[in-house]
Amino acid sequence: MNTNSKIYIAGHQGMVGSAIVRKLQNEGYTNLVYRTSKELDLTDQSAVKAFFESERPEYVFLAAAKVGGINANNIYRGQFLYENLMIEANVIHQAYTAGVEKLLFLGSSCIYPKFADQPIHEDSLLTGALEPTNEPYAIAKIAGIKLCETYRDQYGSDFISAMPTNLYGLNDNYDLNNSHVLPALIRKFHSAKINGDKEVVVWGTGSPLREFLHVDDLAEACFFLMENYSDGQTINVGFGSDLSIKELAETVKAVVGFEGKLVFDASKPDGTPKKLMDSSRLRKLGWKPKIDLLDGIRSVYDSVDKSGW
Ligand code: GFB
Repeated sequence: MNTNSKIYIAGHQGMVGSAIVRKLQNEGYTNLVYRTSKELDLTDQSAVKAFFESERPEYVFLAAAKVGGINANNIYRGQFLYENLMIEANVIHQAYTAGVEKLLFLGSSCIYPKFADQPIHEDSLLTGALEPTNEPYAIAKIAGIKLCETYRDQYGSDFISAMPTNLYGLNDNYDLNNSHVLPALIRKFHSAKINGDKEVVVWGTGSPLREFLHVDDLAEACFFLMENYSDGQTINVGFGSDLSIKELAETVKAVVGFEGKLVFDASKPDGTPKKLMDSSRLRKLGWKPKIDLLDGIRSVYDSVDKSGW
């Protein structure tokens, strides 16, 4: 890529896409293309075809997806499978047809088996059963990886896929039912502090282990991979260490300054017991994360708009 390259960021209003846009702009890239979901419905094959034919981007970051936390994944199962399959199939196929030079597809750590050996190596893909709560989303993401892989095999397309661990950062979703754990906890502890509540309910047992990466670190990794990685093998993008949901809740509680109790609601699903990525493939190429979890949570808490909570 050079600073005049025409780059399409699919999903530029989401947490990941907007972080990639900020990174590209900071690097001096000026020829960025994007569309809101109202302007371009990525599940609509003919609309995506027309968009690629008229815009002819040279590079594509495919960060558009139907996403959510454990509850959203579990409830909107059909939508998570259908919408993600359609978005990926349309964007990846039209990128190939329009002769896009390079495409980066973003997957998710939930593509790996529920009981994969830890830390999870890229080679554990398709070696075991998936976590049921997010199986539809994972199957769609696996299909996206395989589209990149097979278009490389069959057509020589330089399409790569990166698997981020659990993410947080600017422009996250704070909906209490549909969000991921970190934004949900930030909101719950903040509201409890403001309302003078005595306790905050944390879903599940608190024992699952999760790894968290700030989305600005992910955006750095995506930029790095677009510049330096052209291999058919998918590549993990993790932080390097994990903590339990209970420890995470204690950390968020301290950052927010809530003084009440934590209550665990074990009727809510825990999901995968442990999900730490082996990111050595990427680390060996020279990338590493810069934002420590505590600093990341503090900066998110300070900057998020809490007015609607
Ligand atoms: O972040 P999260 O929704 O997704 O939940 P996953 C992580 C853990 O936090 C689970 C617990 O064990 C939840 O039960 N948790 C505790 C909470 N309190 C809350 C809360 O208030 N809200 C939420 N959301 N969780 C997702 C996948 O799995 O990870 C997606 O469903 C995607 O497909 C994403 O891969 C990265 O880490 O369990």
